[in-house]
This record gives sequence, structure tokens and C-alpha cells, in this order.
Amino acid sequence: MREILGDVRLVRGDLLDQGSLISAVERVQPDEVYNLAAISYVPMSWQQAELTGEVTGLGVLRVLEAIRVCSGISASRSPSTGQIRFYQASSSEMFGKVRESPQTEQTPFHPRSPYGVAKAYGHHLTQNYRESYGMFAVSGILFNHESPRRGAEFVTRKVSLGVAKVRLGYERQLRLGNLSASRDWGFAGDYVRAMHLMLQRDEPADYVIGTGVTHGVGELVELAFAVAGLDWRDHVVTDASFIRPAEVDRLCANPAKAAGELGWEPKIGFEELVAMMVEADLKLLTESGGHAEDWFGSDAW
Ligand code: G4F
Repeated sequence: MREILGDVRLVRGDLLDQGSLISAVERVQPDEVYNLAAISYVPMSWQQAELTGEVTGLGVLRVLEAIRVCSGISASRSPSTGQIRFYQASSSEMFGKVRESPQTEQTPFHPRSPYGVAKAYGHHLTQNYRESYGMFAVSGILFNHESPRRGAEFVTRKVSLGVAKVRLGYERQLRLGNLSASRDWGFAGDYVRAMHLMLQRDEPADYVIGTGVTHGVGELVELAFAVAGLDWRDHVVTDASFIRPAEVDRLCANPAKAAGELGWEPKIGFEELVAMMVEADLKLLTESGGHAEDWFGSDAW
């Protein structure tokens, strides 16, 4: 953690505590605020629906209020120049049971989990603060973005770690849920670039960020095992305990607005991403003697 942090200075703040956010904004006097904080693991949002609403939904309100109060903005007083710019991490999970494909900034929402509902609240609220107070507040509607730093509970990392454990002889099986769901998976590094670009625009606007290509969980599994020279059919077991109460079957982005207005496009494709994650986990488990999973807590999701 320390190597990653470098010169970064940490300031305490809690999405459940309005005062702490006001203090943090007052102390730091930021030019830009990126709200990437959330309870972000979708299955957990059924187990802790109220907490998800508080953190992932109302947390956005508290950050916006901290910025508004510290900037001295009210309904009758617009922000002066040099205002704090705000980025909200909206999610493709808001599209849920999709009304059209691929999804654009105009596609209606039909969230399928308490997480998706909370994200839709944060999305609308960000738009509302922009319209009510003239704040530079924008949302990136990000599709799934992955890297070797992804948490072990999310399917890409669960698969890359699972493949590495099988390849190195620590496990024989990988237990997964719905293999027929499809996602538009991209590389997190590319998506962070898009977030930054969104806050450098003259006018605030929301953008869909994704690759425009969708793949099934089954395809992900097949490719990841193949990278390690294995056949997934010898190792993958479907386990009903990983099936969700309501599933988002298929997501696919139309990132045309981001390409046209931000000049953004992803540099790393699906195959390269999967190979990067499997190879990183093979290295990690080899160097840690197979104990790397201890660093990620439980992977029993
Ligand atoms: O990797 P996932 O858990 O990601 P999910 O639910 O799509 O959400 C992620 O992306 C969103 C952006 O669209 C973010 F907003 C959100 O915070 C998070 O980062 O699951 C992907 C798919 C699902 O359809 C799931 O049912 O993989 C399927 N899946 C099949 N077996 C599994 C498993 N997912 C997990 N986590 N574990 C499994 O064993």
C-alpha cells in the first residue's frame, strides 16, 4: 500500500458523516473531487440494502452538500469562477434490465439490485445539483472496469486467481454462478483517464464509458483457463449459491459521445486484459507461495 501511495496525503472522511466531509473539503480546498466510494459489490447490496442506500446513494448527497456548503453556494447564489469540480462514479448497473442495446447516456434506467437503485439516486442527484446550483457536477456511467488490483470477489479477479491456483496445484476446482451473463469489460487504467478528461471540459456533461464490445462470463472463463494452458471444463463447477436474486443479463456500452467530445477510447482490449490478470496472479501466487488470497480477505462469495 505504501509503495502505491507515494506522496499522497490521506485525509479522513466518512460518507455516513456529513461533518467529516465538510471538514475534509475545508481542509484540502480541492480543485476536483472524485467520488469513487461505495458499497460496490452487487450481491452484498441484497444482504445490506439499507446500508447500501446510505453509503452508495445518500453518500453522494453528503459529498455534494460538503462541496456546496464549503463553496458558499445556495439557491440564490451561484458559484463564482474557480469552483470545485465534482465527478460521480455512476454505473452501468443502473441500466439493469436493459431497454435498448447498446446503452447510451439517454437509455432509461431499470436497476436490478439495491446497488443499482442507489447508484441511480446518486446519478440523478448529481444532475440535479448541476441544474439547481450551477455546480460543475458530472457522472461517468462506467461499465465494468478491471485490472490485477480488482477485488477477489468480482468475477474477473475470482477467475484469474482461480486459474492461477489450479495451474499451480493449490486448487482443483473453481465454483462460479451464472456463466451466461455478459458484460462490457474494459481496463480500469483506461477508465481513470476518461474520468479525468470529463473534469477538464469547459461545460459539465455525463458520459457512458465502455468498450462497445460484450463477452459472456463463459467466454471469460474459457479464455482465462486457456491463457494458463488449461481446459476450463476440467475445473469449473456451477454453484447455485452465486446466482443473484435478479440478474443483469447483458450490458454493452455505446461510448460514441465520449469518443467524440473527450477524444477518449480504450487502449486495452478484452483478450489483453484477461491475459494481464491471469499472468499477474500466476506471478503473485508463485512469489507468495500460494498465500496471496490472505491479502484479499474471504473469496467465498
Ligand atoms: O464481477 P461482477 O460481480 O460485477 P457486476 O455485478 O457486473 O458489477 C461490477 O460492475 C459494475 C459496473 O457495471 C459496478 F458498478 C459494480 O460496482 C461492480 O464493479 O459480476 C459480473 C457477472 C454477473 O452477471 C454475475 O452474476 O458475473 C456473474 N458471475 C458469475 N459467477 C459472478 C460469478 N460474479 C461474481 N462476483 N462471482 C461469481 O462467482
